[in-house]
Amino acid sequence: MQDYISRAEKVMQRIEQLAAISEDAEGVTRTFGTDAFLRGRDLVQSWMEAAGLSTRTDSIGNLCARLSSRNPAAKTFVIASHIDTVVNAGKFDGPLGVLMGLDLLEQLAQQTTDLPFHLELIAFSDEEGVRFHSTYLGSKVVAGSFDPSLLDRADAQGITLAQALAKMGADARRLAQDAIPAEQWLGYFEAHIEQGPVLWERHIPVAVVTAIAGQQRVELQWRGMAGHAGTVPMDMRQDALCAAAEFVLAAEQFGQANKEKIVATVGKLQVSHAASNVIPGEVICSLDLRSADAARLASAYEELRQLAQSIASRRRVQLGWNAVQQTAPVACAPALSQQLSQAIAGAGHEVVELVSGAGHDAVPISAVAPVTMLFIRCYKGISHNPLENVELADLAAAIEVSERFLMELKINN
Ligand code: HGY
Ligand code: MN
Ligand code: MN
Repeated sequence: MQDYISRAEKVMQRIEQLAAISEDAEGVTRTFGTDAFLRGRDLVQSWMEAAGLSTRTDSIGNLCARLSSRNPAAKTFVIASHIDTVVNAGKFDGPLGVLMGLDLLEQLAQQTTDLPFHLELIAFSDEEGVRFHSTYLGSKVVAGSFDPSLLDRADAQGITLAQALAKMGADARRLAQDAIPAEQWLGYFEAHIEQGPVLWERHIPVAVVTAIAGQQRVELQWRGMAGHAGTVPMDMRQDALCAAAEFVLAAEQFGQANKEKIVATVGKLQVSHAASNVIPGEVICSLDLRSADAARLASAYEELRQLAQSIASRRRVQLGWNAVQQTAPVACAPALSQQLSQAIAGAGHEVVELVSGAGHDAVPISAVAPVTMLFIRCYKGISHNPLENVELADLAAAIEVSERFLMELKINN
């Protein structure tokens, strides 16, 4: 087997090549279904085919490569992550798991021994949910939990998901058929950067993920009364931006006061018809609420909704509270995670267990299959930021651990 550093160098080169494909002149942005997304997917598909893997794209734009067992009745083990990104993203969030997986399948494709299971590598098409404000579109199709009503959801340009799929040449009538039937699943493995500071602080290359936090994402509309900045007295205003701004700080204070269990973020704030001499009449903002504790997530959601309503009432502003996305916390499969921990220890690393505050495609998959995730240390835990980075030695460690894990899986099945 080639040494892990040289394999890591090849994965790094591919991560860099993929990162050079972007919707924007500056930074990495490849949101679902855009031309840049399709060019990036084509590049990954060319690497898969060069490795001798059979490939296909499914009805939601996922890219799949397969190593089949000679036993047609064998179950399917999936290695995956996503190739869509947030706006002005880092290079590693998603592509690292896909391109590391491609390295693992390339090695296996060169071996003559048969696999006791079918091995599917999937590059999911929309984990971040940036374009249509609904995450996990790709993995939900594979898990069989895609909600067809989302086909009518429109992006900022008014293009529906159905229209975007048609433009990509994807056949939305096949969405239900493209699920892997629950009884066929053997399991799921995803390698992903930690996107947090623990491994960086502790100088440890990898960790096993025990659970993935639940999320509530909300869009809030604040409707006051637009007015002349020079003529409306301060005590007669219904200023939508001041109401939203008060909520932004209140959400932060709420998160600070409950930081053991939750995180609360307002990442988007849009002032409609903004002008310096107009009292804002309408503002839209987001709320992203997370917790690994389902009960605490639900109570925090209700507390923040009441807080927003009290701010709106006091300021004589109308509040629209639109729940955009809700995912419960999920636990990774203890048996698979135990095998992954053994692979980490076998490669000579301390075994660290972490809960993921970030969502991952493993979330919808966990409803139909046992899932396990490997975290890889990233620079200061920074992610969703062009400063996102991974050291070559850590990537090499992750490849070795993943290969050990897969070899164990072959022996045990
Ligand atoms: O937002 C998240 O948790 C992930 O990056 N989709
Ligand atoms: Mn990700
Ligand atoms: Mn992300």
